Amino acid sequence: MKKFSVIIALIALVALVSLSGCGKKQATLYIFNWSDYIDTDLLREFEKKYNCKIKYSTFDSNENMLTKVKSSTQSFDLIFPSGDHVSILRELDMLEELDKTKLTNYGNLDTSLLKKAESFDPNNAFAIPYAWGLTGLMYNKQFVPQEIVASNGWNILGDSFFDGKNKITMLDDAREVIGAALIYSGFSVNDASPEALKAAHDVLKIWDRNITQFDSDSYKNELQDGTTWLAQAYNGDALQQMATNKDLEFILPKEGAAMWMDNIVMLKSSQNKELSYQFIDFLLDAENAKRNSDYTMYPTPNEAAMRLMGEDFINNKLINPDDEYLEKCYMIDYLGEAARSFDQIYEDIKMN
Ligand code: N2P
Repeated sequence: MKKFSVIIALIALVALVSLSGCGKKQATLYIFNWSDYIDTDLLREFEKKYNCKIKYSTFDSNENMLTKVKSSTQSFDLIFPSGDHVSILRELDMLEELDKTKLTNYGNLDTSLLKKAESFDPNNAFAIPYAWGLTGLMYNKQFVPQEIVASNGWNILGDSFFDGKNKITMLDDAREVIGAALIYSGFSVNDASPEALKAAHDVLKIWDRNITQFDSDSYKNELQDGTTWLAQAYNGDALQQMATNKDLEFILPKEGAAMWMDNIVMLKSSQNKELSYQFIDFLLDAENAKRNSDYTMYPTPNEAAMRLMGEDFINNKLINPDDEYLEKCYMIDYLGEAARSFDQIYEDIKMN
């Protein structure tokens, strides 16, 4: 009799566990994205909707992302590289060619931006454009007087006001750092000619006197507490900080700015391809993409979502500059072997 009741109890327990879903192993989706680059509520909603777990990790530069992805190919399903790194990952044969028929919301994407994306991903075969933006300068006006930033140009980085103060940071990204110096010197961010690179190198030697670190993440906190006064910064990241701190400002320098488009790609080695498609499609939903842009403050290549954005977002010239300014901006392109010269200059500047 005792044995019988133990068996009944066990059966009841098994029934309870399977009814509650805990007995079924949930699939886990591994995602690797830039920091501060998604509305995390969307992650929780996706987990609920698809009864799965998301393991979400972040990086703060394409270089770090690439190193990690190359050394642990099994670890991620979806990653979010910038355009030039989509080309690199394509060349390394690490990307899954996407079956667009599995993406019911693919038609929401802006066709003119898809065309632009073909410069790094011919036929839009491997990458889904996720967000785009511009790189400028962010500062704390408690510490940087208005007359220092009045020129509105990249030369603020070399202003003698900062001499000996150790209060400037630039991004930890060779293309962004040298790109800023190239634009300031009148060249495109993609000009790898010896003449352009020498001009950029010379400018960087001057700026470097006051640069304390090359960093793409901690400047956001450091600008709040005065550890850093001026930083090269991504526009959306800057706007996120400015929303909560009225002392912070961001400028798009008058000479122009580097532009980039970040993308969602699936690794060939992904163990969860169906769930990965579902996640991409979830982010491509117009309402979800709108919420995401409202959160990240970056414009989305999702045309249907852009139509839903509020006026404040659409009219913000730091997010959506007019065409005249955009003509002075250059998309960071894949340069192949020529990128080595950029790395050499960057290393030289960092070492000295
Ligand atoms: C988001 C950073 C934007 C990515 N925090 C620059 N490509």
